[in-house]
Amino acid sequence: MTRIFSGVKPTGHLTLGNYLGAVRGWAEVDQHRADALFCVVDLHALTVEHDPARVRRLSRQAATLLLASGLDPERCTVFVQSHVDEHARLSYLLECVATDGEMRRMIQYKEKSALERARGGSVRLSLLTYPVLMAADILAYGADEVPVGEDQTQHVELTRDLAVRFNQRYGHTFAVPRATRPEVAARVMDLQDPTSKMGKSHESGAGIVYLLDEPDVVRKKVMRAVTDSGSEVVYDREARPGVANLLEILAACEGGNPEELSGVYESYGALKKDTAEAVVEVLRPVRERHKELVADSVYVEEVLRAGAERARGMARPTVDAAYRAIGLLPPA
Ligand code: AQP
Repeated sequence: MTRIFSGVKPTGHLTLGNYLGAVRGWAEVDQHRADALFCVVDLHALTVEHDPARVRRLSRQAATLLLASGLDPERCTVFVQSHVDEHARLSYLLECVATDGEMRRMIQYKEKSALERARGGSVRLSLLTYPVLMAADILAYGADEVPVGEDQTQHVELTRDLAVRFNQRYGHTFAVPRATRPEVAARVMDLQDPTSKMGKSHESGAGIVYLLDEPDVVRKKVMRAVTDSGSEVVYDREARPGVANLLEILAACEGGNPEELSGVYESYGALKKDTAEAVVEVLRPVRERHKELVADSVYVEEVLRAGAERARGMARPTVDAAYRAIGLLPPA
């Protein structure tokens, strides 16, 4: 059976981008067709300046939102990365296979380290090595597929390279995974700056729809989305990124294709109105289920405990095999 692994990073409140680009597909498709593991990758949230209490809060919220989005613990494994030591164990071995040049070429590293420096901060070493930990997350489970948004494709490519290199040097140990992504909304853009990705850790939330935004807040954000000075609704990602983004969001929410949808609208106002309503409707059940789950924290805790136990059992044999293969003496 196909094995799938993917995760979300608790660096902020989950966004419409996380949902349309990744989480919805995990819930609607992936958990039904494969042996799937979905993880709150909390160790990754420590790669930039963080407040410990906030990371803890966001980790719990992210786990609750994954369940609220429809992940069913009867069908898939939902857990928190730091509850399974195998991720960190394997990460070190992969650091011994990866090169610093490879790490420095990662687009996300370039963007996030530049941001940290612009804020006057220093860049944590873990930000540089983060893609290796992500490779460990995936390879520990022998995942065949990694459903992610477009921004993570480069990291999955690196994971493939590391798996192949390790296998060639030390004998076959890891399955070589591939990234999969949704047909539309693989890169949802910020509503206020449609040339940048909608990112949960951006400081200004005006262009970001959060999964837990109230309907009126969603409407306001979408109605205020930056478009351009034209008036004709055409789908052109380069020339009209704001309008293209709205068309993609609408298509992802309602089904259909952005190009065809562009022919239906004669004004930006009508497009925005329908997009806002479509987003409100898509998020409604998630918000409602989240409210119920917050009231049942014991259930969420039990799901995470059982998920970690199962994940540990799956990861340990592969990570132990990697330890042996690379030349470490097994404990007596
Ligand atoms: N804007 C987006 N459009 C489509 N997919 C997206 N994803 C993230 N942003 C978009 C996908 O959501 C999954 C979980 O993302 P993550 O938690 O690993 O964080 P990220 O990829 O680094 O992006 P974020 O949410 O913007 O976080 P920050 O701001 O902290 O970097 C992934 O599959 C991702 O591709």
